[in-house]
Amino acid sequence: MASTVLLGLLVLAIYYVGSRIIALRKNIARAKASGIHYVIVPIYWLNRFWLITHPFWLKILRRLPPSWTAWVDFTIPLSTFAYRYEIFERVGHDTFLTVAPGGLFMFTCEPAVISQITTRRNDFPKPIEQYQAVDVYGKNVVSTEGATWRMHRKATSPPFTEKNNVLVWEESIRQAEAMLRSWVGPEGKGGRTTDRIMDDTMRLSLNVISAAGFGRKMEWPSEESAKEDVVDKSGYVDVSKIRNEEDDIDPGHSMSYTYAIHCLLDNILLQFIFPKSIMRWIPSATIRKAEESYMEWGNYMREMLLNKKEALETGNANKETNDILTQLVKGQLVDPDAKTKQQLTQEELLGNMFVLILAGHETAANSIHFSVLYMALHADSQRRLQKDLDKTLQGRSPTEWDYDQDLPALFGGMAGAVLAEELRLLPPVPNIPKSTIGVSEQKLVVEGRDCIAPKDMQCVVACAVAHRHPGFWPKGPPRLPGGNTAHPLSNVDNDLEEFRPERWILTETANGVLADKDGIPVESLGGGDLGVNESSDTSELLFKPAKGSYLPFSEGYRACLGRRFAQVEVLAVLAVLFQNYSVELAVDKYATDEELDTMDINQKAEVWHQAAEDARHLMLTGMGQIITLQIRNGTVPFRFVPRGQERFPEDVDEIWKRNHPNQVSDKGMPGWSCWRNASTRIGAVLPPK
Ligand code: HEM
Ligand SMILES: *[C@@H]1O[C@H](CO)[C@@H](O)[C@H](O)[C@H]1NC(C)=O
Ligand SMILES: *[C@@H]1O[C@H](CO)[C@@H](O)[C@H](O)[C@H]1NC(C)=O
Ligand SMILES: CC(=O)N[C@H]1CO[C@H](CO)[C@@H](O)[C@@H]1O
Repeated sequence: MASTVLLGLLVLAIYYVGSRIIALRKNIARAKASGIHYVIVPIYWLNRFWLITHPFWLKILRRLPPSWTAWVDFTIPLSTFAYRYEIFERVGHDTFLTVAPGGLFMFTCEPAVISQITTRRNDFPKPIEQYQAVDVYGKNVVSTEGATWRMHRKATSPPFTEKNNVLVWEESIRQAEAMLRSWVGPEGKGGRTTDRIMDDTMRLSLNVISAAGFGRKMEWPSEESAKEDVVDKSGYVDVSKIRNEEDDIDPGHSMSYTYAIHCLLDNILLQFIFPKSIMRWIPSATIRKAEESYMEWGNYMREMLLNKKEALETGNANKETNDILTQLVKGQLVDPDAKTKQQLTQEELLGNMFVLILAGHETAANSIHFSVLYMALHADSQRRLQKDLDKTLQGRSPTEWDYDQDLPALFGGMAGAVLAEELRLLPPVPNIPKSTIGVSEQKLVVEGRDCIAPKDMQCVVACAVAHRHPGFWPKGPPRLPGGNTAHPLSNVDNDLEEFRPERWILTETANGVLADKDGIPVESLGGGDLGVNESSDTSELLFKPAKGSYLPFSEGYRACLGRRFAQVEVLAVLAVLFQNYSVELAVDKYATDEELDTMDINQKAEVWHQAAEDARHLMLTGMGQIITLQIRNGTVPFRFVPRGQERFPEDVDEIWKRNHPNQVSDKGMPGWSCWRNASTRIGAVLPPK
């Protein structure tokens, strides 16, 4: 009996291995025919079993000799972001395929290939099965393709206007002032340490999108009004401890609007992982709460939709209201092509409202978070930003700032350069998924040769790598102290892994470097009424990257709808934060305030250097992506202090370098490997539902 079972299993195993080998050989033949360079790997990384269990297997694979496990680098999520340009260098091509029994993948950081993919929407559709997770409330503009996507895009793009951006500008300033106040205290003295910048910026961007998106203003909890247990010992209001305050709960609800949205987003992974039908039956308090917040936020939105519709129909609505919801509902009511069925169902409206929050809040929050972090690490650039703000804002208070005049000046100056550089290094979506699924094979010019992109293939547009491609960006020598490089393997002989916003300022960079690649007229994409904005991602006054080499907001038809929204938000926040205050790394781990007061400049530089190394290490190894790229293993504590009261000089890195002339780097670890290095978190990727 036992032997029969064993024999059966053996036959099954042989059959399985055999069929995999046949599948692999078929895929190799397809790759060969494409003319694109390829690498053979044993595992297709979108294989669901592997996606879920790979952290376990990596623990075992880690023990094997590197020469046996070189393939692993091509089968783990976020590997292009972990290795950056090095993985393309290793393969020897800017575009290559990986071939596994389960299918083909194309990886590219080649600007010319990226441009072909992003401009040929019908030829390289989005692999929408990967986006099903965001359909929490309904189909939407992010998760659809083809004619359905057109309909969603047509319905959702009209509200994104300059009129709405004025709202974004005003609300961002208002929220940023409140956030800054919570950091520097009511008297504005500053000098308190906080490590909650991620939570706080998330709250800020959520509040901005609630106001500018849905006309629902949310207030920052003030220190005076906060309940005791929300205020920590240094006097900060911990905004992550949002509670379900009785007073704020609308009639007919069990949660306040604010609590519901926070609860929903905090537990969003549960919504992604468990199908609705299963969630109801799992006896867990967390899941109960996640489910309740899902119902509650949905109900709030349905009410808001209904009220808005009634108000607009009866003529009671303020016609001048420019928030996204009002414009959406208006578009639904007076659609001139009503017969073309362009109207969204209530479920689709809700789906889009949710996805706007999802797409718009973490991305913008990260941009603010990382900009602040980079400003703390690069005091010289921070001073330059502040001088530039002085020139633009002339000491005027935010109530006197003018959208039409001040925003273009911010966009074309250091503030714009800081945002552009931050998005170059840490784009929230480091790999943009595309595919040839459901279409025929496609002609594609790769490395100047005519090739054929096979059908049914996933494509990874490695935009984070294109952003640091040494062939396309102005660069200088590495500048980090101690002979370190910002990344152990990628771009070790230049500064492209380093934050240097000055590279965008035309008068300061040797712009001539890329003169031959500049000035290529942006091809008309013919976006029509789909709200495709063909203007470039950065101001005309800044360095203009070569086509296809810079796409933090993606490119072409499927480019970000909220690009301008996000830019306005981040620039307004940076202006508020840095007009009168400076950010510095908090060094509490290495010295008390009293100790620091007695230190000379050289001792201070030592302490600073330690804190800076911690921050750089975290930004190299602690990043992960669930929805967007974020620091997932720890925080960088910082302090805001009034300008002029900084504790460290702006050339603190130079002082440290002078004191350590012979320091040799220990960072260029030979064989550095993101998945062998236990401290590195490899970003989670969500399996399709
Ligand atoms: C710095 C902030 C932001 C960045 C870097 C960013 C980046 C992106 C990227 C890369 C995509 C393409 C995603 C893909 O192809 O899978 C995208 C799409 C999108 N984004 Fe953003 N985004 C930002 C902020 C926003 C904001 C504030 C909103 C709305 C308020 C928004 C709404 C959207 C929408 C609706 C899409 C889907 C467009 C379509 O497929 O037609 N984004 N964004
Ligand atoms: C910065 O200081 C100036 C001059 O005191 C003041 O008018 C302005 O409101 C302050 N800015 C912010 C963002 O608080
Ligand atoms: C496109 O974006 C630019 C700035 O990014 C803005 O000035 C312009 O008004 C936008 N055009 C449209 C048609 O929305
Ligand atoms: C918060 C967190 O996850 N911290 C982890 C970061 O990584 C180190 C390994 O280097 C772990 O020990 C920590 O627990």
